Amino acid sequence: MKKVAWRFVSVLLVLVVSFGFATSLVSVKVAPRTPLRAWLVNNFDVAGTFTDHLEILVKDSDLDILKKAGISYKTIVDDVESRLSARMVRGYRTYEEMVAALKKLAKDHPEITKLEVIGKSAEGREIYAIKISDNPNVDEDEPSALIMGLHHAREWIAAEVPMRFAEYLVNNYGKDKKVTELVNGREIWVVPIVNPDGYVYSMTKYTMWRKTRRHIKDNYYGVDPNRNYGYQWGSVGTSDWPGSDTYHGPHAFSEPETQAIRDFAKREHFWCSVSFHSYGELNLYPYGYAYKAYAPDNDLLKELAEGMAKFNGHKPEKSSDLYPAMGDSDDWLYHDCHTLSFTLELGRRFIPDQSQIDEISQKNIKALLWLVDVIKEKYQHIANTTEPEEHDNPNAGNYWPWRHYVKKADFVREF
Ligand code: 0X9
Ligand code: ZN
Repeated sequence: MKKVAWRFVSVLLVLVVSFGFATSLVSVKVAPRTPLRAWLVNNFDVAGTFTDHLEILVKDSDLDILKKAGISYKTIVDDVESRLSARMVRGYRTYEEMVAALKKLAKDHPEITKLEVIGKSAEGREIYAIKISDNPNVDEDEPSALIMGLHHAREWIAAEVPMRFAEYLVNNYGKDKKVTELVNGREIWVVPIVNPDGYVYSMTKYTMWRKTRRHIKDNYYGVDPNRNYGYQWGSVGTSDWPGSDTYHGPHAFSEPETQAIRDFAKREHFWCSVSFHSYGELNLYPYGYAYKAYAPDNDLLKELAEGMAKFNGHKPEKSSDLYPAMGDSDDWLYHDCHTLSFTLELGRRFIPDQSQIDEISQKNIKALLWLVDVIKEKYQHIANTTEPEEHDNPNAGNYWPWRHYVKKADFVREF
């Protein structure tokens, strides 16, 4: 027992002093519900979980940690970064191009849009929100929706899809009957890039970056914004080590990016929200922080996740069934704002090939149109509380990461 404990202490020490950059995708054989499995999930970036093994992204300098700890692994892709550049990912707009596109959209269609800066990132970049509605300068008593993109830096498709949704609405207003009806009868807000610093860093310096870019201390940068929200901010599926890719920050809402979303959501009282991520082809719904924490609106949330699945073909799933993780945006939006909140995991790669962008966008735009349409009627059935029906105690070790992919056999991971 003692030997094992020391081994983990030494592993942590090595983690603290390592800053390597090239990253490998490796597979580690590990049984479910074991301390090793929980430790790997908390300390490494998990790309896939399977019954008998985990696939994790490990910086080359950290591979030694696995070796020294006597953990055997098999390399699947030895340099994910260069594999990505060899693939020459194209077709994604940069932060500057997105901002230019947003400004043009707003300038060309002032009768149905309003562009707002809802906050600034740690490095001072603007976080934009575009409102699409008739009478955009009036706060009308209409069902409202928040569509967010790119909490995680390397998930480029998660910025492109909400941006294309905004463009689709504006460009089809007055031409398509359903779009016109929705723009007239809803208040739709789109924030295509929640984490602009991370996006720029991923596009220009290190593709596989996940977090924000605030300097924490020493050589440590960034917080996982999807672990920094203020409901059940904590210790499960996240890390208190600033070097971790799932670092939750020094306290809840410690980051300007999550503060911007918090203040904006408190002001607008959204009826529904969608946060885009990649990958996995999933429609996730709260709660995500613990298996047994069921939202009072669980059935309604499930029904809506299933409804969207008819359009995007994703697997609907309670977030914790992917893996329990504390401090995500959906749990806070649902619990603190009573917003029917969803996370849509797009595609089968963090950055799908250009040839896939249109198809992914089209089916998810259809899913969004459906949600924004039905929310008017469905929200009438919302419960009068957001307190979970049952808590499990996440600190009692009663959590185990357990990720099921859409269909394991069909799932081909390609970097
Ligand atoms: O881990 C995340 O933040 C999301 N997946 S991703 O691969 N895009 O990083 C999923 C979050 C779902 N929420 C919970 N499981 N609580
Ligand atoms: Zn993500």
